[in-house]
Amino acid sequence: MAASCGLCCALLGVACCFCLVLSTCPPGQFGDSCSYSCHCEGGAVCNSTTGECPGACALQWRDGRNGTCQRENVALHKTATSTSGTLDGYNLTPDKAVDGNRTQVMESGSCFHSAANSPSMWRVDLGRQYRVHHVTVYHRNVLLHRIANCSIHLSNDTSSNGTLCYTFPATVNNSVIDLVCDGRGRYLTIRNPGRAADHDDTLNICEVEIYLCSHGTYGNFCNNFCNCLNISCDPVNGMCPGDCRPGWQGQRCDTGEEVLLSGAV
Ligand SMILES: [Ca+2]
Repeated sequence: MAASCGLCCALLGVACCFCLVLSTCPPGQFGDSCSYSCHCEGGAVCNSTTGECPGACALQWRDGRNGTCQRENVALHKTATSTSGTLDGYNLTPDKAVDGNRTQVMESGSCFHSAANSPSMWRVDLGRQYRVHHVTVYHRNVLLHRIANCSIHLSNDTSSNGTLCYTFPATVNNSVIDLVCDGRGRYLTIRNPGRAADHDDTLNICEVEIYLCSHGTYGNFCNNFCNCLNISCDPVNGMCPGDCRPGWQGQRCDTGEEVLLSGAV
């Protein structure tokens, strides 16, 4: 970058100074003190000031807003299990709900299908405890009554039901469900309580994405920046538990310098 700016300087004079100011982070880093990492598809370089990717996000990352790609799906390719069996004759195993394929057609072979007409559950082991908040469930594109009244629980072991964090409504109209399951846990479990009117207690889950903000970002879309000193802020409300970095102030350490990204929490 320095070489290109040198050429720029020779050709355009003062314009080069503007170039140098914008090119302060090494490729792959951006933002305040270059402390944030780009998460662009194919390792593409993001904007060194805003973090915006030129194209899509890397597989496990999702575009919050403005192409920042700071939401990580921590469920991707983790270990998924079920104690309620799978549909005989098909390879529709629990891991298909964390394989990164959001296809909602059962025949695609990328969905979990529990054994027919049995009380059912699906669980993913995240490997360690996380502060969970935003979850997206991709249900099969038909038979939405099968997810109605189901519940989501967080736990740190598999011996208990865990803590209820979300209950699906009695009527589900959208096969992609963005929901808030706020709490801490290593295991996330979806249970069908067996209250369907026709006793159809099957689970048909095509993908479950559990999103966390990258270090130093917060909000529903992880496109707000906190500037806490040596520690992350609360990923939901952005509050810093300690001091701010030099030059920043406020409960969220988000005033005193330029606001790097814009957008609602
Ligand atoms: Ca899938």
